[in-house]
Amino acid sequence: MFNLSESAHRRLNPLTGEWVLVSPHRTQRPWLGQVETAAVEAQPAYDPTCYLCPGNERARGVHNPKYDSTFVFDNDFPALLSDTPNSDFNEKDLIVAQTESGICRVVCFSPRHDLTLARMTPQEIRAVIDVWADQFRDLGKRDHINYVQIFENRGAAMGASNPHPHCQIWASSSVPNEPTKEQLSMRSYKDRHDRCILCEYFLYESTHSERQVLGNEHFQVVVPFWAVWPFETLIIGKRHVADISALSPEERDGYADVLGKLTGCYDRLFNVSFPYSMGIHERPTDGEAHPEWHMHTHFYPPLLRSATIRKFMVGFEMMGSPQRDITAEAAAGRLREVCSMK
Ligand code: H2U
Ligand code: ZN
Repeated sequence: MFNLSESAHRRLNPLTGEWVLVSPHRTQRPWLGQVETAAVEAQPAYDPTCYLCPGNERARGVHNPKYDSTFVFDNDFPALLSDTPNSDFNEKDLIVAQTESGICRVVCFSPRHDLTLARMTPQEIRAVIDVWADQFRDLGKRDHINYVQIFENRGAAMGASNPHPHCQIWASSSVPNEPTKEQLSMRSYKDRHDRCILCEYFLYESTHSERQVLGNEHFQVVVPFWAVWPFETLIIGKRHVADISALSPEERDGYADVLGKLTGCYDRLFNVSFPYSMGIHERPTDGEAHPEWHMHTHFYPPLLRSATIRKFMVGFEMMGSPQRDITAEAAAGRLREVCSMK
């Protein structure tokens, strides 16, 4: 076998079937250049101009209740609507479209404007996980909802409109691209090996320390072998569970523990409230059994070298394949260092 930390190579993402180019020779050291820190903007616990803070007015005139834990509402500017009639068209297999219906919601994690997952207690994060599980069930049981996507855009760098801790849920009538690719791979791996791809990957990484970041009895966080973003991570559960609503109370506590710790490590990496997009991939809610599905969580952070230097997906990455210099193993090493710093 060639040396993964020296030779240029490409790595397969077995969950999507896509390849990422790795060029470790461009950085024998994982670190190049200066590490500047961004000015940290301290947030107030309550912001009278925030549309997510308790009691405040939202853009369309509705007032939030004076909530004291989590708060869920229907997005005032939803990308999907429930009453979109079912229809499609196709001209010469060139001009192809289908209507899409769905429900979009916003979940506030806390009444406190100044908190983030990294700064919430495990009990507070557990309350968020319970909301996610309830939302998955509530939205997923509806006839026209075949997929529930829970995701968080954190930080202005990722397009989040507000620092108030919150996530979004888009529940749609079709299964979006990313989970569709993963589902094909999960099925195909199961057909070939009679085992679940993520159960196997969990076991593999348990015995290969170089990509491990942190974990507990129920969950493991790794920089996946095929990571594209410099500090991308994957949270995998030990047990084969298809969706968040099927996690046991102990597993939910374990999930809260890794979410809190991971986001805390991220914040320490560049001394900044770390931006990312995170999302939970779960079984479709199309009424089928989906024994192939193993829920998991992706964190895709854009930062490369410091609080202000981000990775751009441009040039070869847009035209060819994603590429990285720092290896997944080196990134995991950096994350382990800051995780043990607390
Ligand atoms: P982001 O920070 O990820 O953009 O999420 C904020 C969402 O909140 C966004 O989808 C919605 C936007 O449509 N929103 C409301 O529902 N009501 C408002 O008063 C402002 C923003
Ligand atoms: Zn707020």
